[in-house]
Amino acid sequence: MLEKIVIANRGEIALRILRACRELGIKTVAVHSSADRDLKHVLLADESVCIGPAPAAQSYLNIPALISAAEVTDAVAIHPGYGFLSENADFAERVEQSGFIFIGPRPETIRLMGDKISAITAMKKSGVPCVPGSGGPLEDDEQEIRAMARDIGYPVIIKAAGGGGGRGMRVVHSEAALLQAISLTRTEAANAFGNATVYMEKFLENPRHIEFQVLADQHGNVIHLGERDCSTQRRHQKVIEESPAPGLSEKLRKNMGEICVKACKKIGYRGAGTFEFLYEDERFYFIEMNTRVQVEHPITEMVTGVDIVKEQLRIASGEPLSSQQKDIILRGHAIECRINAEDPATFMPSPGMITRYHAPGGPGVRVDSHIYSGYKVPPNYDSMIGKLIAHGDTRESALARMRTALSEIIVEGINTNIPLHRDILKDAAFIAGGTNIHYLEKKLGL
Ligand code: MV4
Repeated sequence: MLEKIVIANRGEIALRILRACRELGIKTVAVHSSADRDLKHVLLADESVCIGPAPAAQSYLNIPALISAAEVTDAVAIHPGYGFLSENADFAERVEQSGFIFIGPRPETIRLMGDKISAITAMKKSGVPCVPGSGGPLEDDEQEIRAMARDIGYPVIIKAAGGGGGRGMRVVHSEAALLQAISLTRTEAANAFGNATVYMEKFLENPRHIEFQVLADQHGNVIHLGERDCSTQRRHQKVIEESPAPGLSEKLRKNMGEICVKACKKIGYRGAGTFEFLYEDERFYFIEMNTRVQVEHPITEMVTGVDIVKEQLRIASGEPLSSQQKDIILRGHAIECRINAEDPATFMPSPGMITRYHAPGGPGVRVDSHIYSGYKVPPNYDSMIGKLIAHGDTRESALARMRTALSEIIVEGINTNIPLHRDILKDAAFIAGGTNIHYLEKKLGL
């Protein structure tokens, strides 16, 4: 097993990684900005290194500082968590060139999936169903583009190859608006991602966002851990996730899981990964692959009993996966509420001192959070301060446990979205299950 690793992240995921390391007997190095000296995992880590000032660009995104931290502490590997440098192929490459293990996929795989067109091309070739579309970059031939959109059928969506996660896309409802939309998306993409390449897809009007979790070791073993329904979102920020996806048949789950596993084998995937699909009319359409551990990984852990972060560490150390596909049984239902420090009305960040904190508990309740009474939420980073996860034998029981947990939790001194979660958990459409990506924004009157 790895002897010592650098945790190149902050907040709840840094603490989550530290806990997995503790269980496996791996020593930990916390790297933190000057605003994050009092983070819980920094206080718990075997060693800590301040890597720069509060702005992420000078600390958590500072590649030389991170590699130096690994060098001076004699660490053997770097875990990037999610966000920050976790899907930066150049970072993964420089980590490996410096003689450290990057806890994640090979740099080439990160690069392949970072370009959304090459990701789609690779998936199509590997037998993964994709959204009908250009399947490649849009060229300059206006007649050809018009014909393609007509062929696909309106509405279509123009997406930036360098985008993803909802950045750099535009819906087009008619031929009259097509060329202008492409040119605008190109300009924005060039500015935002330094890449003007765009592609076209059929725009699905009322899909759900369902993603499959996979794990691949360095011995050719690949398994899937079922799916998560992440449709409950606002402005591309997930708010609630659940597993399994309500109403998805066992047959389709098995079929899609096997398709993802096969694709991983085909591309030689390594580590934890997520296949993102749009799901509409009982059909799946691949849109993107995430090459990192995700925020919502705990719900999969709750229904499978697999510790995804420990598996990442085992894979990176060269060990085989600890379970085979036949051992993976989905038990019950899990749901996660992301707790954000934000104004409940405006959704603006609400940093500041947490004056009082009481965590909920009880059967099937898990809290992944780094906060404590007296902790000051800095204004410099993402507003997520923790995740509340509830598991039960059925969806109803998981929801009941989540409602109970939400009724117990106390976070004072800052504003949070806890009232929003209480509200969603008593909404008839949400309780019925299977709401799509537009549900929350419609409910909020956006
Ligand atoms: C789409 C789509 C409809 N049709 N692609 C947004 C995030 C990015 N990962 C892909 N996204 C979408 N792609 C086609 N062909 C609708 C969305 C979309 C969305 C997807 C998942 C979760 C939330 C979303 C919110 C708005 C739009």
